[in-house]
Amino acid sequence: MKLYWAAQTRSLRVLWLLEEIGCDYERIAVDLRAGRHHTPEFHAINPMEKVPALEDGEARIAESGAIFAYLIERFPQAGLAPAVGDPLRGRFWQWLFFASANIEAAMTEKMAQVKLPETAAGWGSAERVFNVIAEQLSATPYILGDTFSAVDVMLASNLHYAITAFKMFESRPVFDAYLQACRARKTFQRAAALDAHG
Ligand SMILES: N[C@@H](CCC(=O)N[C@@H](CS)C(=O)NCC(=O)O)C(=O)O
Repeated sequence: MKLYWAAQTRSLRVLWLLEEIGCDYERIAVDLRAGRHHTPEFHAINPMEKVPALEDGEARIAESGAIFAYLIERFPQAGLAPAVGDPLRGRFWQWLFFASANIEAAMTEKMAQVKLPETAAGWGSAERVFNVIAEQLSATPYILGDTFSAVDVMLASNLHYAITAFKMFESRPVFDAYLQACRARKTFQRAAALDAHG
């Protein structure tokens, strides 16, 4: 399995997930500087020419959410998602899609300083997105309840970038506690070390 990766990008979340799974993988560094990644070879891996992207035998997958879905199906024994048939499985997919559809849009709204009518924007507003996350995390330690799952890898990575790294949003005690619990995991620390030191 090959992870196409660049430091301090959205590929950290997949790096962390692979560490949670504990499978063998190879990291292929993609040089995003000066457009050096716009090559026919990388285009064949991900037509968007962005990281993260994953290659697993003949399978090629891009888009963080899709990579998460692929890895969860590929390694069910890792126990990082509620089992098929568990009512929580629906919520699991909900939060995974919520990250790609709503958190990403909320971050773009903040960065670009745009404001759309809340009913027209699928994510409502950045404030509503972060309020919904805070509401759930005030009720349970992890987003699905008492148990950490792959969707916490996605969510905590998003919050880590949005709040800690890029300071786009004010933190709140509930986010601080959640991030502290997630970052305390050895798997996050290993992924963050790889991300920082190559
Ligand atoms: N929708 C993609 C976004 C991927 C993305 O934007 N990656 C950035 C790094 S964080 C990238 O590769 N940028 C280089 C470029 O656009 O040329 C995902 O969620 O995986």
